[in-house]
Amino acid sequence: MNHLAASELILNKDGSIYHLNLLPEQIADTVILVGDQDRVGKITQYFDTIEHVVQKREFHTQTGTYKGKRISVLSTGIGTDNIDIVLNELDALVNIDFETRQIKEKKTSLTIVRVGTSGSIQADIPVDSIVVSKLGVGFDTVLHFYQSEQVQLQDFNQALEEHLDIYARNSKPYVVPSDEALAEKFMSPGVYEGFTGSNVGFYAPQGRVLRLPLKDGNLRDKIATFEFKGKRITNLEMETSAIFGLSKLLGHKALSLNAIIANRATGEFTKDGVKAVDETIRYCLEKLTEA
Ligand code: R1P
Repeated sequence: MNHLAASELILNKDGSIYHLNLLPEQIADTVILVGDQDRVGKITQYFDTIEHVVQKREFHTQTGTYKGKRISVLSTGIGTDNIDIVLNELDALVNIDFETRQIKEKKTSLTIVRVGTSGSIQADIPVDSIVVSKLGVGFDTVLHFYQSEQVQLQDFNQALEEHLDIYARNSKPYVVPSDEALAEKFMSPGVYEGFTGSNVGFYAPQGRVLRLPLKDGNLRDKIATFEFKGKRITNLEMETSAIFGLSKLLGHKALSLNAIIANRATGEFTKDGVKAVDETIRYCLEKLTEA
């Protein structure tokens, strides 16, 4: 079997994985991903116990138990480039033997839920609501470097390319679903079903103008008016597409929840972002431990 070279599977001196700085026994089968490293403690404040706290760069992890369930909470920092690191290293922690540097025969499937913040692009999805993403669309390019055609919804890709010419030229939008069973479990009255777009930047790539003019001034409207098979893009952020895509390729179950802190259609921003995020955190923890 293939032996992974020291330059490919990079381990630190203590045997931990390169960026996340974690040892295999330090990660639970259920993982909550957040962008902001300070959000990790805002989740584990509700835990019964905390086993350990590990941090390197923006990757801050705490593993513990909530209502007896072992959960790891890990910050990814911003962007799908970081998600490439996080998903590959999380998978290596459970599916590669660090002693022999070989892929394990028996695979472990993680449950991965993102708890993020995001801007709605539809006027009827208000600030302070929770969006549960059933679909993700990547305006980034991470997934295109993997043999990934089989996890992409090609009919959606095609429709998007026709609707969004600038993205078709600059990237190649890819649509990937969340784990279906997880999405069903997390849907309930009062939360919004999402089709979440992940962008490579916060400003022009999401159609925001401060001082620099956009190449396509109608970008946000074009994204907001896309509709295919009764689905429209609900909100924009910067990680979900790659979480869904890489999880599907690696055999993990992924979902994404976002606290809507801005409404780009109405120009509003939440008056209490701390509360909006806390409600999303508590919703996530309850759903994860619901029978
Ligand atoms: C941008 O401000 C960041 O916030 C959103 C975006 O996806 C991006 O990471 O999510 P987080 O609050 O989880 O970081």
